[in-house]
Amino acid sequence: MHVTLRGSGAFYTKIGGTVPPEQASREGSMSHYPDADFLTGAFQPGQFYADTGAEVAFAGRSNAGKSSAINVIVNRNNFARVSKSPGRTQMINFFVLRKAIAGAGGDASAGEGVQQRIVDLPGYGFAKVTQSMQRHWRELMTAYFEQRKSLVGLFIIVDIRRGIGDYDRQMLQWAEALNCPAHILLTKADKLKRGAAKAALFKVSGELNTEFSGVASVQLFSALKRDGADEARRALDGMLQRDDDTSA
Ligand SMILES: Nc1nc2c(ncn2[C@@H]2O[C@H](COP(=O)(O)OP(=O)(O)OP(=O)(O)O)[C@@H](O)[C@H]2O)c(=O)[nH]1
Ligand SMILES: [Mg+2]
Repeated sequence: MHVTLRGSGAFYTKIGGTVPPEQASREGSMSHYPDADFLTGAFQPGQFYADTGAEVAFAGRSNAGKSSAINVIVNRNNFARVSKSPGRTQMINFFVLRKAIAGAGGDASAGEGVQQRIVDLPGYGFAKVTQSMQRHWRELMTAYFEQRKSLVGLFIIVDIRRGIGDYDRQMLQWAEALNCPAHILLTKADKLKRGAAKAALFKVSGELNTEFSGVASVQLFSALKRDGADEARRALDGMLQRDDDTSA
């Protein structure tokens, strides 16, 4: 898969360890994102939500647990639908997390104060979709990554029992090429014993360090147990509230 990249001189701060204390103290709160709401679903690029503000996209293999992870992070059941039949979510769904503060401007480079969104991307790797559906997926994703100026970070949802696959690597390559930080949720961690989950985390972490040093971070997550939600929110907020003026 090939993608032409938009020119971007923007610098993206690395995530992790950058969350201010006042923000950290808000975590765990029931109303971390009280304004969160569905905005729109796009089946084609012309239907994308207005490209201003800042957004983090959630990508992952079909059935990996993207929608479940979003529900837990936003702390609302049925916020992003959880699918019974894998591969059904073939649209790009846009959600507002925080509304713009009046007077803050609409540009992602303004950091805090602009509208902040999350985006549920259509799942990949589901064997049973038709050729035309696969083509549609490729075209929609390529258009999204090529065009989206407000994209400030990528969450990649990976089933801990599978580890990172070819499509996940494609996502990481996109993130790297766009100079956009990526954060991996190794989800369904409840399916493994503690030791095995830690071993999986260690393995993926090693792979990231070797192949994608500097762009990507990883954590354990369980939507079922709601484990890792605070860490995920910290990573998400770190991406959304990044400060472009930081030059180191
Ligand atoms: N045990 C366990 N099951 C999970 C977890 N997260 C998701 N699931 C289950 O995995 C299935 C798929 O979850 P979804 O959140 O719909 O996955 P998705 O990635 O959004 O799927 P598509 O949108 O179809 O690509 C559902 O049956 C969920 O209940 C988890 O952390 N633990
Ligand atoms: Mg889904």
